Amino acid sequence: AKQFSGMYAALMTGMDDAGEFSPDRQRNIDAYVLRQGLAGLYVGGSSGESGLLGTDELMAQQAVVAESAKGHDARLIAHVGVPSLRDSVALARRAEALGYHALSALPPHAYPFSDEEVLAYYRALSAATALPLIVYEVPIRTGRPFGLDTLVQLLEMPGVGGIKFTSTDLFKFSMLRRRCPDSLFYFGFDEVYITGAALGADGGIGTTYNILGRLYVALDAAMRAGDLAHAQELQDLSQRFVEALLEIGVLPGMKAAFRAIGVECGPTRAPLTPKIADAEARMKAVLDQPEFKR
Ligand code: NAY
Repeated sequence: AKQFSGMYAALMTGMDDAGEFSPDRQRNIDAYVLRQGLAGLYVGGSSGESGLLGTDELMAQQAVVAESAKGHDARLIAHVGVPSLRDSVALARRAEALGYHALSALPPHAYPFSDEEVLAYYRALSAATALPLIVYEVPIRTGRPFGLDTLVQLLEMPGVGGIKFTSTDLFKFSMLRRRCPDSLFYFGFDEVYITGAALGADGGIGTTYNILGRLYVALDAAMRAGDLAHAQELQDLSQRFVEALLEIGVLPGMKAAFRAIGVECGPTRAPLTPKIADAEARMKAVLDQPEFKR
C-alpha cells in the first residue's frame, strides 16, 4: 500500500450558480489541482461537500474527475462514506469500475453507532471491491474518537490499506503507527501537517492542498529531507491561509479563494454559507502577499 504515499487534495466540488453540481466547473477545479504536482486526488470527501450531495451526484462527479485525470500521473481515491452501507457499496463499485485506485470512507456517522457496527460497516465495504480501503479517524465529524484497539482492529482488517488520521491526538497517532508499521498513514490537518510528518505520516490529505498543492508537496519533501527550517516556513504560510479561511468558513473560504485566482467553481451548497460578505477580497488579499506568489 505504500505506493499510495504522498500528498492528496481533498477535492472541492464545482456547482453552478443555483448550487447544482456542475461538470464544467468541476473540470475547472480539476485542471487547476492536477497542475500542482500532488500524488493524487481524494474525491467526494467532506471537502467535496459530500455530506450535502446525493449518491447520483457523487457518481457523476466520480466520472467527471476520472475523465479529467486521464493522461495525468495522479492516483484517485474515492471517498464513499455516506449514511447507509448500501449507498456506500454502490459508490465503491462505481469507483472501481471507473478505474479509481483506492477507496476511503468516513465511519458511519448518521447515528451514534457502536464500535461493532462501525467494524461491520468497514468489513462489508472492504469486501465489496478489490480496492484498498482507507479508514478514517475524524472525531470533529463523528463526535467521538475511536479507541486505540478499535483503530488497530480496523487497520488489521483484510483489504484495509491505511488510515486518514484527522485528529490532534498525536500520541495516539504515534502508538498506532508503531502497532501498524505496514499501514499507510495520511495526516488530515493541513495547518499542522508538519507534526504528522515528524511522527511518521506517509502523506497527507487536505482541503487547502486544492489551492496550495505545490506548497504542501514542498513541505512534505522538506520534512523527508530533514530541512526543518524550510518546512516551518511553509507551514507558517499554510497557517496564515487557514487562519483567513476560518474567518469565512473553510469550504466557502476555499471557493472564494478559487474565484480570487480565476478558477470559477460556484458557491457552496446551502446551508454552507460564507460568514463574511467580502470573502473573495479577503482571500485575494492573503494570496496577493509576495510569499504566496508561486
Ligand atoms: C475530506 O475531504 O474528508 C477532508 O478534507 C479532510 C481534511 C480536512 N479535514 C476536515 C475535517 O475537513 O483539510 C482538513 C481541514 O479542512 C483543514 O486542515 C482546515 O482545518
